Amino acid sequence: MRLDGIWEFAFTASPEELPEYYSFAPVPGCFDAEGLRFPQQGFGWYRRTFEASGKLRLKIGSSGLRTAVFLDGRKAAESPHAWEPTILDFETGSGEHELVIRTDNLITDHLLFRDNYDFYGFGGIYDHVDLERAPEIRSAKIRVLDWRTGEIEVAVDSDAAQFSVSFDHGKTETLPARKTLRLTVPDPLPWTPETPHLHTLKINDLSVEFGLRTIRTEGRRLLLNDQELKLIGVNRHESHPEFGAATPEALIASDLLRIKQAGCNFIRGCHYPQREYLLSLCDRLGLLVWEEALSWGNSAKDLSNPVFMDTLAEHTVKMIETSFNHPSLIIHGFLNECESHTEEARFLIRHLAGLARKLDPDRPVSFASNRPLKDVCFDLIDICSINVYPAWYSEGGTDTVEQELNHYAEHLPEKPLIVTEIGASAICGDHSGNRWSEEYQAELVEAAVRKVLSDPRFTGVSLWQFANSNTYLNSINALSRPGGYNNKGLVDQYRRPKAAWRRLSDLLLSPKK
Ligand code: ADA
Repeated sequence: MRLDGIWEFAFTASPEELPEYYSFAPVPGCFDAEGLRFPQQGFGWYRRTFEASGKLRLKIGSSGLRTAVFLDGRKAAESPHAWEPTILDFETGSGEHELVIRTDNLITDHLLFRDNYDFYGFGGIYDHVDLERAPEIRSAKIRVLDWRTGEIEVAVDSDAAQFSVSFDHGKTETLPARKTLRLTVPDPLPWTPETPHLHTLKINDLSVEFGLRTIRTEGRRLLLNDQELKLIGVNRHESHPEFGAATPEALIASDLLRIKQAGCNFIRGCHYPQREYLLSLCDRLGLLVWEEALSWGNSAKDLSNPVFMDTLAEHTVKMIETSFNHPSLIIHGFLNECESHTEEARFLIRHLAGLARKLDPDRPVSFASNRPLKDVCFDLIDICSINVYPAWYSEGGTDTVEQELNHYAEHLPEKPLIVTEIGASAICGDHSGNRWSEEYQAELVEAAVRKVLSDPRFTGVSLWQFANSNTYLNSINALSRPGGYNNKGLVDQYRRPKAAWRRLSDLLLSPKK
């Protein structure tokens, strides 16, 4: 049962205040997206009733910044993280039940969100709220052992005594329950960005889509099903002036289609876990995804703070477990632009990379560094990823995109090298050719893409960024983030294309130009 719709709504300044439900709000929805409550800080309370009984599972796909669930007046679940699912298994008697979900947008005292982050932390319910019968099979994680023969290993979390297993809606086989199953997909077809073929595994009441593909690094190369990849794409925030982080699925779909149709094959989902819908659509479109745990520009003080460390580790584990079966997901990331020149960073990155590899030995891990030449952590991860802004912020000795990228390629270790961010701000309609104009941005984007396409030392680039995104408006940022937006989008916040977007698609669709 999908519980989306218009719920009763109350807003309070503190969690202790009693909510009075005089208002209504959409679910999914962000209470502080532009409109009535923008940009008030506080607690949004969403209330509705439902009728159901027995063993149930409530799932909130994604919400922020902190989430608490109350059932019939009692706190039943809490998620202190953000941008991740909240799942509650419970048992209840028949009759009408009250469900309240409280979320907030407070960035003070958050365990993971800091007030220096350059993106807006919306309060609200970002994704669907679903109520289902508690599943017999809680999860099934699929590892591809051989993409050619279709051999897979499935780790099943369940108390069922036996499994009824079928592939692609075919013949059902009954097997004694085990924690790990070795199975072979009949008529296996590989998943690649060009032929994103999905298979379905059904075990009892759980149906999982997956793709037969492997991803690994070898020297400077990143290989998908043993074929070298060149990643060309964009960073994308889940952000829109009217919807905040609760972007409608139609908007996500149109963004992804445009990205694919422009000739890109890669998205960096910055800077938090991605919605289930986005990953499923990338699986279908053959768009490759870097997913990353919530963090941004963290100082050595954060990196050595035990609460931050534990919270980030828990959140990273949850992200990896949630997204495990998506073939489009190829890189696990964390700690964007942290103080990675310090021992504190080394310690935490080693820990997170270890956790990620233990949970998922089959995907490379990385973090995006904005200090490539003094970074001391590149030996701990599989891919060197660099956020660099030549001809924008960079005050380095070298000035052109070409020169600056050459410099990094010469000095970084022999691993796949991805330019995870590069770009410039542009105001729609400014055609002066100066900084902040559409043409200046287009030139820079073209130079970066041409360089990465033509230089084998680079595995890929994700341009900063697909669309203008919401950030905080304050006096420090007023000039660099006019209107409370990061204006480096290749399309603006309403998805109107800038010259750079057209330049990018021209370049990728007819590269000989
Ligand atoms: C950084 C950061 C991005 C964004 C960008 C910018 O590299 O990772 O989130 O803030 O800079 O626009 O300055």
